[in-house]
Amino acid sequence: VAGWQGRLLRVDLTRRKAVVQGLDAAVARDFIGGRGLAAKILWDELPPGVDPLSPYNKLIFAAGPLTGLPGPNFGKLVVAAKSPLTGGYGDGNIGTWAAVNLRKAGYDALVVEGRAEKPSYIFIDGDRVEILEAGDLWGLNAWSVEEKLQKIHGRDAAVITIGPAGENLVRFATVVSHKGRSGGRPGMGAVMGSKNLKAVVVKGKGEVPLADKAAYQRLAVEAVREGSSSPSYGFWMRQGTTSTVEWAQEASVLPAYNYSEGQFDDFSKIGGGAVEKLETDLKSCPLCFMACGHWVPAESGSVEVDYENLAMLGSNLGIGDLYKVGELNRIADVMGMDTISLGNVLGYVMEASERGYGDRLGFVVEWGDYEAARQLALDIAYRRGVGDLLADGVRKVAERIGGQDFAMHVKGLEISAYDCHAAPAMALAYATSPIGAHHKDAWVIAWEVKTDRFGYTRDKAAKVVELQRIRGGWFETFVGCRFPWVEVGLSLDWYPRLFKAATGVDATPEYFNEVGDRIYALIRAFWVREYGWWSRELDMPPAKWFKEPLTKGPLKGARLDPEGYGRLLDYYYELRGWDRRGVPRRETLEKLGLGYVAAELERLGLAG
Ligand code: PTT
Repeated sequence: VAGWQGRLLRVDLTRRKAVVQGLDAAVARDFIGGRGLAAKILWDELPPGVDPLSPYNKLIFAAGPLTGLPGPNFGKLVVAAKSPLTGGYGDGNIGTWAAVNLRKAGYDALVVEGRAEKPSYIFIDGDRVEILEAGDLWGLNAWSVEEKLQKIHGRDAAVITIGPAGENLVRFATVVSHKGRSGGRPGMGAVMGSKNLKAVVVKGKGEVPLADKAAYQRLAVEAVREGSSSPSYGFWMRQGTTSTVEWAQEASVLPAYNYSEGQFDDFSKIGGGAVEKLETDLKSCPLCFMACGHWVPAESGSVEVDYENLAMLGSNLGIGDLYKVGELNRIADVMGMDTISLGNVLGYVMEASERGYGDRLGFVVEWGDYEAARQLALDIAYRRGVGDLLADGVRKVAERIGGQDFAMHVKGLEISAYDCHAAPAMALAYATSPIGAHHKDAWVIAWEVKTDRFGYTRDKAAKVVELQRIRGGWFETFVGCRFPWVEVGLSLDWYPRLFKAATGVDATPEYFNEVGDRIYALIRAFWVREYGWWSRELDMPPAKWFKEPLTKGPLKGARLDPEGYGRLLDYYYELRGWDRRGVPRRETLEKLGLGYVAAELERLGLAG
């Protein structure tokens, strides 16, 4: 089918073999690409219960039919595997030239299997695929590796790499590209490290296939023109995601002191206004007209800051100094670990210290103690001392030290940077996200703060499902950045039209939504199969938001209501066709063409 390359590249590091496999047309139609393809491969091929850090896990880099094309920001790639942080499905979406080059090299996805005997990297140049030695790259930070590999293979070689955190199997290690793009929050970098794989280098000179080239090119130009003439485009280009600090403060959802508060006194020192004044550089993913990468100076050089990083390493830790927050962000980037999880782990340590857990931790760290945070970040990356424990993420740390009530995670993935004391729908979005608590699938909070914030109504659950379909279904399968739609208001109508011109498939919004539902049901089934049991307790947000109200600000006293939340969850399951435990029912699976999934769950005694 036009639009897909129709080829998957499989590299088995154990056998040192690369094979090209055809992409089944029905799989392309039903799962499209990106997350859809990754979830399908993991369901079909992963032996249930496999250790995520064993050679049997599969690390998938999956593009979609729009990846690599000009237009509203299609330089993105999904990276997925069974997660070592959560034990369930994990993925992330990274902006990188490797996305473009993979498609130009003639592939829709790369599936990495096995484990190399020695540190290695994969080199792809069209049909030429080699597994090369990475002995002298092992131990290097992510940015140096990229520089070295580009010296060897040329500036047109795109590099995805891991830093020391990935090598040391930090459970929230990510994969890194372009000195500042980081993807795969649930430990995709650790999976890569467990395979002794330091980098993937991709060159490609071919064409990305198009069903109707002239129509595509015309639409792409028009869509970008519409996006860049949006009234919000100028402000976006000045502040990008960093202005969310000021917005979140105003809405009382800025995480402060490990999500104890929704406001932070020094917010303006780490917000979009401060970033705009200090900015040194602006960088974007490939083929992007929006450039969300705002660079600011930090102690050891400059760094790209985004909202999540500023909030998690700033307000959440009580650090109101952009220079210092930037440095913590830079450490995470060069070491290759996720800023959101890092900010949660450090926030947990500070709160545990305040609550008198110092004896169990073996030390005490005060709120706002930048030096201690810096040292701990490095100790985590190298798994030194207590860093070895913290590198396993807050769920595991709390299992050892105690304090589950203030370990801020869902299913083991740490919460992103929106406090939910007064945001039940956002809490539901975190709790039902297919990878654990990440905002990417349903950033419902911007809508919720404009409605009845304290309501637990059916329309809230419906909004979460609607956003999950679009963000988690559309954008993660044709694989493009959602920012043109979210941030500068590009109409969603463009995407089915672009998709049709690229693939020839008459894609309606209903088609994308159905693919989204199929993927959601499949991923949920994957979790259920991996865990070997399921309960609605797994779809609960952290206890703190129910038990400990906000103590400051205009929403003082706000907290989640357990009964109301239970109702929201029931509405959600009903809308999805899942049972009261959150397991997809047979009829739902059958309707989505997933009868084989229902049969497998029944065989295992796990059916909904
Ligand atoms: C993403 C998550 C985010 S979401 C942020 S900031 W954000 C953090 N960024 C990190 C970073 O930087 N360094 C680091 N060491 N760790 C980091 N962890 C955090 O990772 C990012 C942009 C952003 S910036 C967002 S919202 C959008 N995300 C998209 C998405 O998920 N899907 C999609 N189709 N389009 C998206 N567009 C936007 O892309 P993860 P990126 Mg991403 C320095 O990786 O695992 O999905 O986690 O990767 O290429 O950096 O794009 O305010």
